Amino acid sequence: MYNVEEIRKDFPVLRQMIHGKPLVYFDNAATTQKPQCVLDVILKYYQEDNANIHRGVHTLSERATRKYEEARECIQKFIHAKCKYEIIFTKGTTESINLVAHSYGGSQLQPGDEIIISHMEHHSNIVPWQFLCEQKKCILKVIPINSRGEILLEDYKNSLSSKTKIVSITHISNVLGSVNPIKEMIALAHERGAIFLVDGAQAPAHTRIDVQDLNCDFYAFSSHKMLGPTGVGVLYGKEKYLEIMPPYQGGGSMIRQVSFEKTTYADLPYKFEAGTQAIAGVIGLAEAVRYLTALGLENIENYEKKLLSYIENKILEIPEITVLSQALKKSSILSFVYKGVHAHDIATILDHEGIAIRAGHHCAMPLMSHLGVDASCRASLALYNTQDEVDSFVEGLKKVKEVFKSVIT
Ligand code: C6P
Repeated sequence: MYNVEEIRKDFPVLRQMIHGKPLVYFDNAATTQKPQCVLDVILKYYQEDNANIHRGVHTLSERATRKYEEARECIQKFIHAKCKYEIIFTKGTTESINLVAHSYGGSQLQPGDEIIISHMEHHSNIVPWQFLCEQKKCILKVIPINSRGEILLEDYKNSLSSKTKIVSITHISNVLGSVNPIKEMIALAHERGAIFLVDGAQAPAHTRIDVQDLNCDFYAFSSHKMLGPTGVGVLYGKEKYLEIMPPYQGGGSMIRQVSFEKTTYADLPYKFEAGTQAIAGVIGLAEAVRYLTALGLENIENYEKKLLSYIENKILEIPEITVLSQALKKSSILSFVYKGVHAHDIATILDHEGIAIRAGHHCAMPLMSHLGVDASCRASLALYNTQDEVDSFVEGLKKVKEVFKSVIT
C-alpha cells in the first residue's frame, strides 16, 4: 500500500507555509526534497565519525572509510552494476559527463570521429561534447525529435556509422519528461561499435535502473535529484572502459606512487576520485537510496504515473495552456506555455499561492528554440506529491487569468 500521507511525514521541509499557504513543491526535476533519515545520517556522521577517508589508521578514519565504501556497494546494488569499482563518485551528472568526454573522448577519439546527441539534451550533455569536438576536431551530430517530443529512431539509425564513437542521450528529458528507448538505442550503437553514455539525471528517483540489463557503457546521475544531498553524483562505467581511461584530475588519493620523474595511478575507482571527496554527501546519498529501495521503485513509478495522468487531465480545464510534450512514454514532468503570459509571471503568481515550479529555458536552450518558445513553465512531480496539491496548482493557474485578463484575449 502506497501511503503518500505517511511518506510526506518523512520530509520536514514540506511542513511549511509559503506566503500563508501550504508549500506545494513541484520543482523536483531541479532538485528533490530530503527525507529526515538522510538529514540524520549526515548530522550523525559529522557528530560521531567525521574524519578523512583512505588516509588515517585511527578509529574515526576507519569508520568514515567503511561508511563511504559501504555507500559505494549500496549504489552498485541500486543500479545493478557488476562490481563496486565501476561506481565513481563525482560532484554530479555534469561532472560525470565531463569526466567521460575529457578522459574517454580525449584519449580514444580521432579527428573526424562522430559523437551523437539528441535535440532534447540538457546543456550538461551538449557543452562537454562541444569542448571535445573543438579539441579533437570531431563532429557533433544531433538527432531530431518528433512533434510529440520523442526521439526519431529512424533518424538515429541513419546517423549511426562506423565513424560514430560516442552516443550520449538523456534517459528522461528534464523538459518534456519523455522516457527515451535507451535500451534499443544502446544495442544499435553497439552494432556500430560506438559506446553509449546515458544522462540519467532525471531517472533514478522515478524508475528502476539496471545498467547491466540496459548494457550502457556509462550512466551518469546526481544525488540531489534522488532525495540525496547536493554536491555528489555518480558515474557508472564498464570496467573495460574505465581501465583504459586516463585520470580526469590529479591530486591526493588517485595515485599509487609519486616522484618528480614519474607518477603511477591508483586502481579503480580511486584513479578517478582525486582529493577529499564529499564524504558526508556520499553517505547521505546511500541513505537516500535505502529510502527509495524501501518504498520500491515500481511502487513509486506506478504512483507517479497516476499523478501525471491526473495533472494532465486537470490542466485541460485551462484552455489557455498548451502542454509541450505528448510523448507516449512519459515521466512525471509537465512543461507548458500559457497563451499571452510569460512563464516567469506564472511562476511568480504561483509562488504567491505557495506553489514552486520552474520557469525558463530549463538549461535546454536548443530544445526551447526547436519548440519555438523562449521559456516554459515546468511542474515536476515526485513521490511525495498529492492530488490535492495538483488541485491547488490548477486553482493557482486559474488566478493567472484574473491577473492578466486585460492581456489574454
Ligand atoms: N537539470 C533542471 O532543473 P547536475 O546539475 O549536474 O546535478 O545535473 C545536470 C543535468 C543533466 N542532465 C539532465 C537531464 C538534467 O535535468 C540536469 C539538471 C535541472 O532540469 C537543473 S538545470
